[in-house]
Amino acid sequence: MMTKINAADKMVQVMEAWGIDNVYGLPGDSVDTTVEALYRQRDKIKFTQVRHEEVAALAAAAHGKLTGKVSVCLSIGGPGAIHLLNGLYDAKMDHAPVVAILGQIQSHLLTTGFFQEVNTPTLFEDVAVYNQMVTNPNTLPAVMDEAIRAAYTHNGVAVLTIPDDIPNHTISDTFQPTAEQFYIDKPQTNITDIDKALAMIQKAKKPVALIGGGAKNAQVEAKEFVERYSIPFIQTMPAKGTIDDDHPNALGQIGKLGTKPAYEAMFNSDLLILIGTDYPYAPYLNKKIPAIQIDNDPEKIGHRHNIDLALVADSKDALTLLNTRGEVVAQRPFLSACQKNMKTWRSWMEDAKNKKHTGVLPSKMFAKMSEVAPDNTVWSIDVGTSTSFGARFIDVKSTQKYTISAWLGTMGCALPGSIASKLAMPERPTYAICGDGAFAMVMQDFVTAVKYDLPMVVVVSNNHLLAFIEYEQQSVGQQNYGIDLADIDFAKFAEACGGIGVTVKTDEEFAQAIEQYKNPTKPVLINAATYDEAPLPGKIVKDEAEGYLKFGFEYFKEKFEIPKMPPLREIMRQFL
Ligand SMILES: Cc1ncc(C[n+]2csc(CCOP(=O)(O)OP(=O)(O)O)c2C)c(N)n1
Ligand SMILES: [Mg+2]
Repeated sequence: MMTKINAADKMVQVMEAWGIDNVYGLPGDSVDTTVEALYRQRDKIKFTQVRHEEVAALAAAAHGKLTGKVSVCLSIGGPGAIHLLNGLYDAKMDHAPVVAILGQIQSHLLTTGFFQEVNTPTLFEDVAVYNQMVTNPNTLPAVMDEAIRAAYTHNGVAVLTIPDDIPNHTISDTFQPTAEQFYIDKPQTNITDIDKALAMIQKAKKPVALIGGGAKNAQVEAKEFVERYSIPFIQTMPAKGTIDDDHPNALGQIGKLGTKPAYEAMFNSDLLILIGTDYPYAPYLNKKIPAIQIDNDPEKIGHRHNIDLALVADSKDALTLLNTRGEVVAQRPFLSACQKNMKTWRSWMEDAKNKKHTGVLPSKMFAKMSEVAPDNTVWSIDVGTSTSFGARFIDVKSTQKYTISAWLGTMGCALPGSIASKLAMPERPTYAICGDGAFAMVMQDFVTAVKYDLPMVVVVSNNHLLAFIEYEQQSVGQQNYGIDLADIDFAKFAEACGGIGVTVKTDEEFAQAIEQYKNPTKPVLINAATYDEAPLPGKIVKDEAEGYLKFGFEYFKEKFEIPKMPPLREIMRQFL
């Protein structure tokens, strides 16, 4: 006799077969049948209940970014599904594999304009790499299997809309999950092109590497590559920490959040080596020099820069070959000059921490965290000036992880990122660093961290301002408007949630708190009364300079304390 099984139970078994051990979500009418199946199999798959669906999706996105493994979020249809969208876009844009299970009204009511009926297959079309409504209980397990495969294949979001009567049927238990059979074929690296690339690297006097998120699986190889060929390198935000930020060849990040030495290396270079990056900010890319691009996605070749040589390959494979086939370049005057430039930058960064201020100085605060954080820390950084200070003042180690909302740039990503980190890698400590504006967008889920006993340190840079926008408005010459925030006592709030809350008003108090909670036993929130410190631009590009000048040169000079660094060209003379 053919074995029978409940369709929802079988769907959960498929998820389990793929190694899914956690679902983020919030139950409710149109998804309750699936939730009940999760209840029946609660010893195999955890259900992490959030207080707002956006947090479920942001946590799933971060989970995917941190582990590379597919992660699942779940919600009712209608309003709950709509709440998921922001986090799902974060997953889409940062290429995280996520499956979203959306409930839906009963199938016989579909298209009647029923309560909470939202056409989610249409609404989610743009965010999804796979987007299906399940209409037959017999196909439910196979559709879930296919959704997971699609999420992995395209590193994106697979969306299932499931009218809640569908999983509530008995079906034949015949479907076999394909997890064991699944693999992705990598493109073959072309040896002739590897040798051509090596010839270009040997010939170049001033090569610079721009390392992106696509090199994250090639940490060792990327480090060996820049060392073997004496190449200074810049890491994009999603790649931060792929190689230690304090590596002697490191120039930090580039762009608005980047360093002056990175900008100068880019514009004095004679060969750009793009490794797993689609870096989009054109004014910071030197279009006048030849470029080699390594990317496993042929669609990305030449997307941002004219390319002289493409290596369509996995970064790990291409770098391994580059490292084994070329002659060592023991030293380059260009690298020495970049290193000297970087030393000056670092000492200037030190000086920046001595500026006159009241309250807690963000640059000092971030540097302090960088200093005390253990080697296996997971950093979860929000969008706002935290993004800039994190880029500048946290020296991420290659043994740490650093997660941000890189391409969507959504406020509110840090707390869900730390929740995901704790669930995916409980043994690693995690710091969430957020602005007061960003934290307030998701703060209700601090109680989720308390409820599930997820020890973490959440630092809220409480400046009563949308400070990032303050500087953005100024950079285009606009008046500051709509950027003041009313104060919230986040420490009291943390206590009210059952966590630990402390308010710190000076650098010393902050340093003491961060030391005290080095090994937190429950969620801790440090409410830091921060000074409105300008996130120093590494290099102000032309349009920004024009904008700022509308506020007067004196104001501009005082706010940014424009560095007195000699240009790289001058430093180069010492090494040539
Ligand atoms: C969801 C969302 N809304 C608006 C923005 C635009 N935005 C970027 S940074 C920022 C201000 C952040 O303020 P806060 O969190 O207080 O950090 P601060 O810059 O003050 O350190 C805003 C409004 C965004 N990126 N995401
Ligand atoms: Mg703020």
